[in-house]
Amino acid sequence: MKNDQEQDQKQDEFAEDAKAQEDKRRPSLFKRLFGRKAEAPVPESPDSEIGSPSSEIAPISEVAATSEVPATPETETTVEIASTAEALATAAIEATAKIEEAAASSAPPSTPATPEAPSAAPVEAPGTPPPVKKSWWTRLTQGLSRSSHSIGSSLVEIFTKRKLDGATLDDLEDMLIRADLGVAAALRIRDEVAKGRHDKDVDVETVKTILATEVERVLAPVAKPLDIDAAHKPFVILVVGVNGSGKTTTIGKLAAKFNRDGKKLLLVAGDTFRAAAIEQLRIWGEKLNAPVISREAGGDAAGLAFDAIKAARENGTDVLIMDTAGRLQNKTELMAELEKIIRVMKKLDPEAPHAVLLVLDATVGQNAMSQVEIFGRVAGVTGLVMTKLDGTARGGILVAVAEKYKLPIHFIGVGETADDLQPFAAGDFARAIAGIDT
Ligand SMILES: Nc1nc2c(ncn2[C@@H]2O[C@H](COP(=O)(O)OP(=O)(O)OP(=O)(O)O)[C@@H](O)[C@H]2O)c(=O)[nH]1
Ligand SMILES: [Mg+2]
Repeated sequence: MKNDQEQDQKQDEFAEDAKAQEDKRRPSLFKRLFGRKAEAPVPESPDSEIGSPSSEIAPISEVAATSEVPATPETETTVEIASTAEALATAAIEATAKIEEAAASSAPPSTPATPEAPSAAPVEAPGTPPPVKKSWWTRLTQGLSRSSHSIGSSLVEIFTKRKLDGATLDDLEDMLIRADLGVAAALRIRDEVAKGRHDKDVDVETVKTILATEVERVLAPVAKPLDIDAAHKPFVILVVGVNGSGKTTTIGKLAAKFNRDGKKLLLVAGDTFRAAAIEQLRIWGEKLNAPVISREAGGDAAGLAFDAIKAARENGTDVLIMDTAGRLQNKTELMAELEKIIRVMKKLDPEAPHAVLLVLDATVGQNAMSQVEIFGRVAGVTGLVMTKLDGTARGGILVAVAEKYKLPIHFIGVGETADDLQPFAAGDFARAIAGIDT
């Protein structure tokens, strides 16, 4: 039900985006501020040996042509923007118009800028302070604040005006288990706090330090970067997870990162069940100037995977990231489809996929454990990304997952923008969740 609502909401947002495109009165200025040319169209896919014919594949240009946005030259190549950026764009356009009017009345005539000239930084509306870019530490601590406040206020309740005894320690242990850290970690923290402190006052900051040390001890061995091995070209990343866990958003964020690293990308809209999912990835692709390969809704995802790898090889792609439809881990037929995608990929490259990322939504708490278990078995998960740590007081689940499965944790997400995904750093996470300020 929640997913249906999210999908409806996403579709509404897409419709609004399309309408905003129609409403634009200053396309060339808009393009100078936010637009980029798509430079590397996906080549025509060669005939597929798998699934339906490769003519079903819609290269990015065709997808643009079938979208609700009118296929004028402007709309084909202009990057679509999210609604927040749209507001900024409108303000910037208005401010620029004013500046241009003022300049026209006072400055001597000059050569007009060509529409394709790269723009300077977007013009700020007069009097508007430049947006302050938050540091990752600020994003992380703000994102994890629900978890850390919940733990912090419980610690104050447990330890204020009480000498340390068995009952206090029981309360501590219960609280840590409720915070999803898992029984093993809770017991170790309990033992550490108890050491030499029986019948003494214990201050909350000391307990927070013990908590952070123990959390870091569990997480440090699994905090591993996602290494893109250049020997594999393309390096194939398959992204899996349950419905709504944040797969497509994470792909967008990852693509933004690889883009910054100068990698040539191909995004594969492997969630062929829903047209909106294809559109969602296409919008990320347009924002990042990365080609997106897709089939019409209902197409065969395994066949698409095969054609995408072939196209990526011919195209000199460095990193191919394939989205998949969300599936509950207990739906056998859907999990079998995932196996098929992997089998088909291996026909072209026995080592593909080179990374299988399981995207976990931190808000689901203990259910994350069975997701890791089953996706791990079926899809051979090689690493984890945990999203939505900002939306929950249950961030501790990462500790329980790490302790039990010992899978690499590559990234965590604490929000919906491209900057809200970062490589996972155990020490930072441990201090942030324990509510230690520095
Ligand atoms: N607060 C927050 N929201 C997130 C984060 N990552 C994703 N989301 C939001 O979660 C919702 C679902 O994200 P999607 O990326 O569509 O999830 P998905 O796994 O692709 O979903 P399906 O394709 O339906 O299975 C969207 O509204 C995202 O904006 C995060 O780190 N924090
Ligand atoms: Mg999706």
